[in-house]
Formats: sequence, C-alpha cells, structure tokens
Amino acid sequence: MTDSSAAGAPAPRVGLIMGSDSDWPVMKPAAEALAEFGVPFEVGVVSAHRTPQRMLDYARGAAERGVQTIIAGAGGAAHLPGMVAAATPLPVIGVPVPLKYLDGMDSLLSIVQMPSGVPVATVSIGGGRNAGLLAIRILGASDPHLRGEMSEFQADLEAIVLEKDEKLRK
Ligand code: RP5
Repeated sequence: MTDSSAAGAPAPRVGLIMGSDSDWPVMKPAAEALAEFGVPFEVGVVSAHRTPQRMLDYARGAAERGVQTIIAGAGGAAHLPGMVAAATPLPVIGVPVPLKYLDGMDSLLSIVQMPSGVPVATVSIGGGRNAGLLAIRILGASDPHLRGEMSEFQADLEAIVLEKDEKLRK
C-alpha cells in the first residue's frame, strides 16, 4: 500500500484500492482527481479472490486508521467493492473496470446489484475520475474548505461549457 502523503503529512483520507495492478489505467484518474484537490490518499492492490484475508484486514482496519472513504475498482467478477462494503462502515465507491469481454457489463452488474443493507455507490464503467470526485464530495459534506473547492471546480466546468457555446455561436 503506497501513501500519497509525504512524511509528516496528514494520514490518508481516501483508500484507493483495486483488484489487480492491471486496473490502474482506469483507477489512475481517481488518484489524479484526489491529488488535484490535495486530498491525501493511499493506493494498493487488494483482491477479493486472490487475497481474501488482506481484503478483510484492509476493510476492517481502514476506519480506525483514519480513512474516511474507500474507492474500490475491479473487473469481471468484480466482488471487491461489495465485499469491502460488507466489512467496513465507511462509504464505498465502486468502479467497474472494463475487461476484454462483455464491454464491462459484467463488472458493472457485479458491483451495482448489491443486496439491501450493504450499499456501494457505483460509478460508470471506467469512471475512475468521477469516483475520485465523488469521494471529494463525500468528504466535503463535513469539510467546508473542500466543499468550497468543489463549488469552484463546478463553476469552472460551467464556464468552460459557456465558452464553448459562445465559440459555436460565432
Ligand atoms: C479482477 O480481475 C481485477 O480487478 C482485474 O480487473 C481482473 C483481472 O486481473 P488480472 O488477471 O489482470 O490480474 O479481480
């Protein structure tokens, strides 16, 4: 597990985990979004199927270590987000990673169709960046500074669209 924060910096607030290092291209935009907002996070490979004990240890220990939200990406039989959600009281955001077959529908359905009582907030197939942004919004609910940063980010998005609209009309 690598920690984005420098020595002496605050502990990770977001846990960014994935079933395999092959998921990294999809998950990297989540890390980039967190870095853009200055949110400390940790990154690691935690596999529901290949390292089940590590997964349980991670999920059960995350809150005590100060992690406030977990982003979990997986592909195919993507059980990681759901199993982590079963073993932690923290909010879990699931990222369906598209693999070679089925266009990522297998990953999406494996993550989104959770039983009542165990929620996973599922983003779109390949939606790593939105997972990072959603984690920031979750933290922002109790962090006015971060919430302000998110409002500014949204204002920037709006300005970009309006600028494009103006160009198109010329
Ligand atoms: C899943 O199996 C991982 O999340 C990954 O998307 C998929 C394939 O893993 P590798 O065989 O590339 O390691 O558990």
